[in-house]
Amino acid sequence: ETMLRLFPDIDTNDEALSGHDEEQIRLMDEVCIVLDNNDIPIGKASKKICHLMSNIDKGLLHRAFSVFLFNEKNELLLQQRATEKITFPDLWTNTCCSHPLGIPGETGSNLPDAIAGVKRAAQRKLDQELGIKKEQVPFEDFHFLTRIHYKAPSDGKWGEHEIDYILFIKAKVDVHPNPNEVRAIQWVTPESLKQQFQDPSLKFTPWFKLICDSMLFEWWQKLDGGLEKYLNEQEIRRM
Ligand code: DMA
Ligand code: MN
Repeated sequence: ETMLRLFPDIDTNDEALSGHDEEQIRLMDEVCIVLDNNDIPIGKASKKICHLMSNIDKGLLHRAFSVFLFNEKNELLLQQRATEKITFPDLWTNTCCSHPLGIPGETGSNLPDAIAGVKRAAQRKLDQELGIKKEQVPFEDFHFLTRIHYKAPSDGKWGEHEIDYILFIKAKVDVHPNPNEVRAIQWVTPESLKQQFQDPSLKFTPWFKLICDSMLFEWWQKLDGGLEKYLNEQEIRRM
């Protein structure tokens, strides 16, 4: 098996999940897409294996997506992650993040197929996390901007190491947060978000901060015209 050849000493740390929320433990069995540095799928591994820092330190990398959903007033929907989340609990972040699964329809080895895969995964998770039905977020309304390769520890045992597909969508949605995933939501303007960054009591996820510190505000300004030149970037941004 490719995975065993590439990562012969993979860590399954059987005690790592003890004490965590049962539903979130169950979701750790989801199958993520393992990548080489150029976003080519080289195998599959459980969400748990992909997020153990001991494996990330050996170079294990997987595919992810980050949705930024805006309303008709161009406000951005943020979520605060539930306390039950095993990685990055209680932190504020962009609308919805997760992983395309290693199943037909969500995988893809060339860029167009991979983009289609993450859009399907985004529809699945917007419903599961925020109760947003896929009729309100049609496949063709998602816009792919770019890919971000980043690594970030969560708490020592857990972390992220991903190639993250950035998706924008403008939609009128009804939001019904799943309390096992989402603790709170809010709609923000660029100004109110910048103000919140000044408040030390508010904590944000590392990937959301990276995207805010690089491109988010420039893209956000272009929502009603001019975003075209930022779409479908071929290069992977290394952060
Ligand atoms: C993982 O998000 C994806 C990124 C971009 C960090 P997550 O931890 O919210 O995934 P899930 O909702 O599947 O637990
Ligand atoms: Mn991940």
